[in-house]
Amino acid sequence: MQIHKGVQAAVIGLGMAGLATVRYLVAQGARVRVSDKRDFTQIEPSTVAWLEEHGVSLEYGGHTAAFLTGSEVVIPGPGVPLDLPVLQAVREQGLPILGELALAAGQFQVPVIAVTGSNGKTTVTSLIGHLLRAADKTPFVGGNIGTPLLDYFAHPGSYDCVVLELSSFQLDLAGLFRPDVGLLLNLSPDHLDRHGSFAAYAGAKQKLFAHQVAGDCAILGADDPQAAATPLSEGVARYTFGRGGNCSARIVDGRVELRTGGQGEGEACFDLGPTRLHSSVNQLNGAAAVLAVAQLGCGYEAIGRGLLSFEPPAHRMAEVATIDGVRFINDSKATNIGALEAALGGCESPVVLIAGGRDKGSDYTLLKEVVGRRVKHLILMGEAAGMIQSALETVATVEIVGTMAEAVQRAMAAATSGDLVLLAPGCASFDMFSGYEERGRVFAEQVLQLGQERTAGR
Ligand code: UMA
Ligand code: ADP
Repeated sequence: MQIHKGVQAAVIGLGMAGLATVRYLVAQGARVRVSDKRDFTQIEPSTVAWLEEHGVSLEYGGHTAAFLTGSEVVIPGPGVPLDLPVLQAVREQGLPILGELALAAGQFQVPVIAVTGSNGKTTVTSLIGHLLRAADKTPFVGGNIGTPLLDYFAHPGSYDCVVLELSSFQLDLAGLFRPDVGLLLNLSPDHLDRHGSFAAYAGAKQKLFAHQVAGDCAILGADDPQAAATPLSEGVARYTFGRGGNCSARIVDGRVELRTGGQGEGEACFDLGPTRLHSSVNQLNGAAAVLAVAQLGCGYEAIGRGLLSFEPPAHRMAEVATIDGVRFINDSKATNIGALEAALGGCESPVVLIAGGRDKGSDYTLLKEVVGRRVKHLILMGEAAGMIQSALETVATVEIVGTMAEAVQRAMAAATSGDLVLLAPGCASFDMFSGYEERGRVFAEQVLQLGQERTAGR
């Protein structure tokens, strides 16, 4: 959406995305105000100085309807709940509430690839960026992955394509945004505390395709029936990836076989064995990324080279150490039950599972089958420990611990040589840690310390 000079715009939430939105609006010549719930002392002085310098008025310590009076458009940050009373008042006045994507819609001058799904977004987004670079392209990579998507517009001439990781929060307020290539990797329950129901959450994700037009392309995870059944507009090219025989990118014995009909039927095969994408979920991620970059005309030789040099992001099924025959795996980024289920599903050894953290409205009974099949002992921590225990105590032995150090000690005590200790919390981390990175780092530190103690004790 084109923002006209002089428009009165209000941004709610001065996080990373909110600040980028303010910068974008100022550059468009809008008259901008921003409201944040934090106290003044919690806002970076350099940010306050920048806002003052650019004539942006700031409300802090909460949001009021009075501060928003006179706004013609209101833009909440992605993490701002849409049921805030102040937004209700805005709706009653009939003012548009737009997200970053709605502002960006129609403004990109280069092809846009957008990735969503419940799990694998960051891995696939960064892999697509890596493969594009291997093919001598210069992508802007941003969105939920960390760099706010509106930052693209600060230097649009520097990029020849855009790759966006998109969350359900961003897609909820996407307006008329449409990607040239949209990917929906999978759908499993997440963020139900915000969306209210799985149907509403899945519906937000599927908005990615709502405004695609003939000639655009949709890439869907075929192993997930709901993702595969996403409705598309007429003329949108539909490609699929997965283990099924009919997929456009089919995984067979750890290889991705590409059959898009684009550069020649049955044209390419990429062996993921020698790459860092050999786990079962990463094979899917590899197939999705290959399909996407092929749409932008990347050559197969460059794709093959890029796959070989790709390093997956940290804290996702990462090997930490093997102590007395017990392997320790850090999957701290498994922050929902879909990722936890996928992690367990890919394990072949008996698993001592460390899980728990802050609940996001999840139904842990959905894990009964896979936990019953794979988990020999379940160690729980954090706010959700009691809920998870009630859901799963009939299928696994359970103990509750207070710290990560205790979790690692107890896991080692429960494991025997050949077992796997897996940190895959299935929950957010914010009850005990600053984020999933800190949780994963503390886990790895405790494991390495345990290893040293064992070695010293011999
Ligand atoms: N705030 C208010 N009022 C509220 C709620 C929040 O003023 O009612 C303020 C907070 O005080 C804070 C700011 O809003 O100052 C936080 O904004 P935000 O939650 O929108 O987060 P950002 O810092 O802008 O980061 C966002 C994404 N965060 C969320 O969607 C929660 C980041 O994704 C993203 O990387 C970043 O924009 C850049 O695009 C993070 C995330 O956790 C990684 N995403 C979720 C996920 O992956 O599961 C969706
Ligand atoms: P997201 O950005 O969607 O959270 P990540 O790439 O950060 O995705 O991975 C998050 C979690 O999901 C990790 O625990 C990872 O092991 C798991 N995961 C990655 N890819 C997939 C996939 N295709 N299907 C299911 N789980 C996955």
